[in-house]
Amino acid sequence: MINQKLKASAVALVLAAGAAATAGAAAASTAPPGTAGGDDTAAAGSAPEIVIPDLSEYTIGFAQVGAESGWRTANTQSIQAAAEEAGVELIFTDAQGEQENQVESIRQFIEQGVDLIAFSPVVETGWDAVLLEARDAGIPVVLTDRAIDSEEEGLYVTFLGSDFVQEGEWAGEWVLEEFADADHVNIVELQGTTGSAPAIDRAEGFRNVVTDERFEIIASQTGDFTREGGKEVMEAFLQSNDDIDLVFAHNDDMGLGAIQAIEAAGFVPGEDIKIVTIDAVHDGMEALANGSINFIVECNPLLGPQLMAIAGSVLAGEEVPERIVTIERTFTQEEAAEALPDRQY
Ligand code: GYE
Repeated sequence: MINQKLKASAVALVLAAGAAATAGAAAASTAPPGTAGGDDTAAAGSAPEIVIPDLSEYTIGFAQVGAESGWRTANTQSIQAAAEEAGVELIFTDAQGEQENQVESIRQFIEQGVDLIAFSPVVETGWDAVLLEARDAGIPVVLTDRAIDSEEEGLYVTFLGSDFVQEGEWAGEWVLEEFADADHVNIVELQGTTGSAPAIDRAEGFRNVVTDERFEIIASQTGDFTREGGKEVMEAFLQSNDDIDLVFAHNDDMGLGAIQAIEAAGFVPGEDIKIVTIDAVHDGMEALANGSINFIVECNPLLGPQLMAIAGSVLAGEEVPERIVTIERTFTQEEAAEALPDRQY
């Protein structure tokens, strides 16, 4: 379906990546957890095959969320490495988890007259004013990783990132299989940053699937996507509930914090209390391979090359798809042990 004449251009590369990723996600969505995205196994954990264009005449401002998790660290490294390869001048800022810092950065990018702004919104809402300022200044905006929620049209050119609802659904499907014979399952949920797209969507996806009344979410609280947050919230959960069967953590880091709390309380994580998480970063995969975590849904942080390819297309005045979904899969304990040696993050 891709226009043959455009094949060598950056836009074709982006479209191809987008189409492949979308097709991958669509195909995988029908596959059961554990085999989800089975055909994409080779691609999992590695950056998609993208040719990074020469952007040496441009400046890009990138406003990052912070450094809250292993996922974020890998994402930052991917973006910085791809920018270097593209030869682009990258103005990188770290908002330390605060929306106001991100808004401030974006305003500075506009003042500095950058050619393109990319950012991963800390939370979904509250972006209209600053993005309208960018639009008025004629600076294209690309969302990476997280989406925004706005009534306003045309605030950004494209959104590159995962399907978080799908991730929550895959976690839920594994829970249904794992507890197929159980009479009653007490679940505690460690939510991501309140108001962020991944926290909202993963919670929704999980609930789309785990509908049977045998399953009860007895407690749900944010651990802010950090290991420390996951540990503290899990300690509190363990103090007020004596019969927890399962932890659903919105990311690996909170799951790793929960493991510490579970062990300190005298239980065996992965056995006495099962754990399902999202991300599949290195430390999470190790805990999965050694049995402390039971199942992980992947969320690929290696968005740098695709972001540079998209920037190339946008700056060349070419059309890009409004939504580009990244290819992902799921991991069982055995699959984690197999995948770990080749894992890039
Ligand atoms: O899952 C979490 C990080 O937005 C997909 O943010 C990202 C999430 C990721 O802190 O670990």
